[in-house]
Amino acid sequence: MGLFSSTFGALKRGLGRTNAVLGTGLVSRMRGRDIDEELIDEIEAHLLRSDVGVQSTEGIVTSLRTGVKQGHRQRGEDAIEFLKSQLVSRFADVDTTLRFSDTAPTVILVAGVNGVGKTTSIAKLAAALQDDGHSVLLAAGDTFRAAAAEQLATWARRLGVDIVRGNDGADPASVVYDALDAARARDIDIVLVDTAGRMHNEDGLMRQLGKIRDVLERQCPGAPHEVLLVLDATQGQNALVQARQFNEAIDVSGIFLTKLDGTARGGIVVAIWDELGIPIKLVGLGERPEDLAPFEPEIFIEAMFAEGDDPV
Ligand SMILES: Nc1nc2c(ncn2[C@@H]2O[C@H](COP(=O)(O)OP(=O)(O)O)[C@@H](O)[C@H]2O)c(=O)[nH]1
Ligand SMILES: [Mg+2]
Repeated sequence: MGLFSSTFGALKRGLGRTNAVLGTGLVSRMRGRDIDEELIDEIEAHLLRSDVGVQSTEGIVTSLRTGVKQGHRQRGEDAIEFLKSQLVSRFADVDTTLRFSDTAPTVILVAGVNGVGKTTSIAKLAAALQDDGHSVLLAAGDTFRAAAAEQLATWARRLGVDIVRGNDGADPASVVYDALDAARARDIDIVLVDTAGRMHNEDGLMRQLGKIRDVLERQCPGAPHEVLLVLDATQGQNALVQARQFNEAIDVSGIFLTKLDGTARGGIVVAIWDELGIPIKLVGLGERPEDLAPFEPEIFIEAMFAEGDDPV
């Protein structure tokens, strides 16, 4: 399965827990009822509980109330459709596609705090890009922990893609430099750069990322073509805080939102877009290489509200 062939079913399965809160739970309660203050309060609580965010929830609930007062919406069923369209319309201007360079290699820098799923997400991306016919090289820029490069190397072997790694404790910027050299020599299409998520202190981490970015820019004009920040959907508001910090330091171009299979809070996608204006480009739905989907707002929102009989 390639990067752009995700199915509604896979997303729905992955979003089973989100669905249990926003979908089946809410939808079944709304059916067959008139919209009254009690139901609106329930809807509000549901949206907040799924991490849609205070501001966005307020906006949605206010326009729902207005619609009810004006007599446009009277039944719970109408409210379901209204909520879906409200949520989808928030993403009308978002460009969720990955940016590719006209001249190889395309360089994708991947950043985020420790444990959010950077290395796993790189493996997923590598598998999908390879399925789509691209040659891929991984750069093991997390030299902070010896096990980190090993983890990436294990993925490289499993997926059959190239990897460039340095000695333990090597300067990540030099690893990245070598990786770009190798990519050019081997005519590689796409370089995925893994980075550390933890340093002795936060300033050190941000400086290191800035340095990696500088090396990429100097060595390959236009690179990095994509700076993907990996956020863990189970971390709620904390993920938003991380996004602000990283965006200041390295100018994030897109978000890879992981672990949506492990949370009932898929509404975080709305808060991320509303509050940060950084497009979510990919979502992680499990630990296997194939547990990846492009972020397609309509399909995503539909899956959130799906009345599946198999909420995982
Ligand atoms: N359930 C689930 N687990 C994930 C997902 N992405 C990553 N993980 C797990 O999160 C843990 C940390 O992942 P890792 O890639 O090492 O994080 P890193 O420190 O940011 O590189 C591992 O156990 C991964 O298998 C996801 O989308 N869903
Ligand atoms: Mg890692």
